[in-house]
Amino acid sequence: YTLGLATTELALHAPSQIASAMKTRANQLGFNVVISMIDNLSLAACRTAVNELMSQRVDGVLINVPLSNEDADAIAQLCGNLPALFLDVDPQADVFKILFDPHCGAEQGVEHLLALGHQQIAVLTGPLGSISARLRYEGWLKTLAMHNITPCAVQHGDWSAASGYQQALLLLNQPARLTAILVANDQMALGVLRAVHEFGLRVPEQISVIGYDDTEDSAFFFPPLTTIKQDFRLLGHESINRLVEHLHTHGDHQQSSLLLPTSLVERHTTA
Ligand code: IPT
Repeated sequence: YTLGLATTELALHAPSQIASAMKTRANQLGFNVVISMIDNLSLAACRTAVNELMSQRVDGVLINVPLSNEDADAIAQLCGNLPALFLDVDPQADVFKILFDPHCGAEQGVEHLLALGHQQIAVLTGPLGSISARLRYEGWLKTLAMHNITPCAVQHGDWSAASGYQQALLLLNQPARLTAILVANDQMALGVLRAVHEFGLRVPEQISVIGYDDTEDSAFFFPPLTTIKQDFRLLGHESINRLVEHLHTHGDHQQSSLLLPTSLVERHTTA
């Protein structure tokens, strides 16, 4: 068998680590994985990638592209009888999917900061064109609101370290005093750490920073990053297992879909 992976930008750490974990598991089971990467987030680009995989006669597809419910339906239709597993959709989407629970992750980050006594919290979201970025942002706002807190500043990045750096400078330069920054992924947190350092503030004594992902390198940022772990190895393992199972049984997608938990990894950027 050959499986196809349609993926968003592999220059980003999370999608590349997910692709790597999938490939490892597929190879253990004796499957091939062919990859088609999209470089702009649009339904048209995702269609092109899936068509490209189908023309290579894959037996099933994995789709790690952020898609709205409508767009996920459109892609599922395009796939027809070909089993298609989605990795970046709303937990409510009516397709075959494996996701980390975005509400769980957002809540863990906020609760951690609140438990440390933070009240002046700024947020740095991912690109709002991404469903996961939106759901993490909503989860933060909702959890903060339950404690009668609104973020003291909000900026939006594009998942890259460069955007984390630029947007953190904007956060630090605005008048509201802040003691912590919730960041939507570890790569942006890397840029945030540099910005805070250049600004002359100490992490975590003066500003706490928490990321999201726990990519392979996050323990080696300086200081080592506190973050919300999404276990990408587990995701790769489970997604290949479940897609392969689907190839054999053509089972009910509701039953084989899975919502994975996230977990808080406490290192040295929060206090
Ligand atoms: C998500 C990552 O958390 C984020 O850092 C970024 O790399 C993004 O992917 C790219 O689309 S993980 C995804 C499975 C929701």
